[in-house]
Amino acid sequence: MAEANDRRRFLKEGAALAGLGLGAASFASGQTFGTGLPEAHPKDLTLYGEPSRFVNTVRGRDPNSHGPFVHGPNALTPLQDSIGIITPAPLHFVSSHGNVPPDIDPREHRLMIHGMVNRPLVFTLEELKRLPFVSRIYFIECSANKSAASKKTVQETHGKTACSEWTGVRLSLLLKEAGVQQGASWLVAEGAEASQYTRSLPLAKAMEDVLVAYGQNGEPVRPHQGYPLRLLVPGWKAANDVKWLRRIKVVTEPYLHQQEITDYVDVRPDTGGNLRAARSRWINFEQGPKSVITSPSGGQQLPSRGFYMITGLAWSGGGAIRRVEVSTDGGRTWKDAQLEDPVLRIAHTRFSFPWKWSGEEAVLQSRCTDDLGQVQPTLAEFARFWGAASEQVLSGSASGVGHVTFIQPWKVTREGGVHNALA
Ligand SMILES: Nc1nc2c(c(=O)[nH]1)N[C@H]1C(S)=C(S)[C@@H](COP(=O)(O)O)O[C@H]1N2
Ligand SMILES: [Mo]
Repeated sequence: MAEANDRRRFLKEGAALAGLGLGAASFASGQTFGTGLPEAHPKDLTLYGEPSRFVNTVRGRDPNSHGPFVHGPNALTPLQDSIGIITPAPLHFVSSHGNVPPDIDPREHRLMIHGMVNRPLVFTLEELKRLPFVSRIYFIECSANKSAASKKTVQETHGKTACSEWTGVRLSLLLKEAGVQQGASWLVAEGAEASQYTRSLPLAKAMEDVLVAYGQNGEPVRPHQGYPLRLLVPGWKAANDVKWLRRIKVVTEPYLHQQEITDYVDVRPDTGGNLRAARSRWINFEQGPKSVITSPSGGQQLPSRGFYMITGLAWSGGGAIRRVEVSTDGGRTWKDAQLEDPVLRIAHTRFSFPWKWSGEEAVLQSRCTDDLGQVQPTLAEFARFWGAASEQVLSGSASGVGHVTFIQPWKVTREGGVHNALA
């Protein structure tokens, strides 16, 4: 019953949490408030609501899917149909290493915080929801989000990113409550699925802005996105955002769990490819600046000459997007696009650019600059940085290449067809 004791202790001692001034009595009753958590029940689709029967925007199959399903466990955000900056939860890409999301009963689920802490803690979902919360709009992007010559649509080239309003408790609050011990500098976070997905995370980042999220766009995080709890590590590769989060262990060094050294590892050139010696340095965490035109984009067809509002998305793990430029002549000339409000740190930013199609061949592309002054690279710059040939990068055969962020060109033919100009 150590678990129950720890929890009671948290609720009593934690009542004074960060000077909230909540009396211990309000936590001590052990009763739920409101209606509590409902039983599982089938959905009434009329009461929940559906899109129009004329709208058929769905996630796409990931050609490199680890699993057998069409719409999961690996699926791509339909960016070509995206409007604004928020990705509806049912259209959010899915990258999962098990075959199905675990079917978690929220009443049974626990989050344990242990390891190098003074007070190991165990939380139920209800207890977490009683704590101070924040809502933040953040993009997430799988570092396997790679354009390539073989890909046709923006869903295929860029569909492993999405942007949501995430609501939850700051991880720093929970860690302070647990009392992190001297000498601790890393966390190991574990998911509740059978294969126990595990990632190591520097403690400094956890104390800065990491969320333990239970809400996504105004409703509970969806099962494919980690119901009932996931980590949200702003601006870093989404592989860190452990879904179905059940355990955080405070430790002294990264664990280099088997999954961490085989998947999503970008070996930085300055480590000489030596993983063990390089330790944390080789984990290339922050997502660089990236943008893409979502319309017109590959696979679309322009119905006639004349006016089009070119639009797309830009994002960076380094902060807010400062500037997006668009070229309609294959990169010879660039003009500033309009950034549409809201322009938020570490969020998708919508841009627009008025364009008149003359009926001639055109190549459309965007490039962005972030808060840190980082500019999205061309394919040639990207390849040079990683010491690979552009052709290898495009065919996906280059090894040791980092997260793909290079500029994506779309070619418009005289017939109005739009194609991947990298092909
Ligand atoms: N427990 C668990 N968490 C996980 C994963 C997983 O397989 N299991 N996949 C990771 C990877 S590789 C990515 S890119 C993101 C994807 O989040 P999403 O499926 O909500 O888009 O979740 C991360 N968190
Ligand atoms: Mo991923």
